[in-house]
Amino acid sequence: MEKIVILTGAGISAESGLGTFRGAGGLWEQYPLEDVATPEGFARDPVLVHEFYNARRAQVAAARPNPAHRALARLEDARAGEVLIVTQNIDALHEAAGSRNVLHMHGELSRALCRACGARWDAPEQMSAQDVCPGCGAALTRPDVVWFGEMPYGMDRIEAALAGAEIFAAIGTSGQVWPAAGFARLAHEMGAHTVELNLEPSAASADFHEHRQGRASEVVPEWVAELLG
Ligand code: BJW
Repeated sequence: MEKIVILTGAGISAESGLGTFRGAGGLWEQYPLEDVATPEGFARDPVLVHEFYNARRAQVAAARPNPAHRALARLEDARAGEVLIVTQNIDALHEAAGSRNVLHMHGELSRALCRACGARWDAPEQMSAQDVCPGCGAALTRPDVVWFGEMPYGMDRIEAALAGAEIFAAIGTSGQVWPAAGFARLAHEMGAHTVELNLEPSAASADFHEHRQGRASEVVPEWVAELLG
């Protein structure tokens, strides 16, 4: 059975109104990543980090999937074989569009994690440094997202999927964050046809056979229509 692995990044959700991280106007211009996306930043100022993620949780709750998310859901429905979406995004727009086979390698904004016992549960709209874990009662809760220096989720499953993929596509990701930045090369070396769909070439562009430049809401539906013949 043919397998398609699709890596998505912040660019696929940009046209749903969610900010990207890098470049002019990106989230890291307003909030230095060392402060809000590292365990050390959280240890220094958990109130700031909760404020950052609470604001993003509210934005995500108001966001709707765009034509790119919907096209990938159509692909999974209509194509024989497996379509696996590996997303770096912590929003749930792929699921909202109808995709079922989604792996959130950088975690999910809708989930909370206890640093004391490792329990996970649905995050409230507003998390705070005073929240206690429903499992062990410790006031050591955090958003269940993957920060710099932490191990992304699902790496064994991702590596196995890349090894068996006939097609690997990356959509709306700058190729600056590892290990996701290395997936195209890995898939390429394992024999997949690799396609990059982005507004502009990424840092990993050289690892792709094919480049489709443009807005995700336009190039992704076109690409999916071609795959579905
Ligand atoms: C559009 C568009 C439109 C816009 N249509 N396109 C030195 C060298 C190499 C590696 C390292 C190093 N020092 C440290 C590292 C490792 C580190 C790392 O990569 N650092 C780099 C900064 C160098 N990585 C880690 O620490 C990771 N863990 C790790 O490596 O563990 C060890 C390990 C070892 C072996 C195997 C496996 C693991 C963890 C990384 C965690 C990243 N976390 C964040 C925050 C998550 C929570 C949150 O959302 O707040 O993840 S950071 C942030 O970057 C977020 C994103 O998922 C991630 C990637 O960003 P993305 O999606 O690419 O967004 P942008 O903004 O960068 O790009 C948007 C793109 O869209 C652009 O290209 C635009 O052109 C495009 N675009 N509009 C189409 N409409």
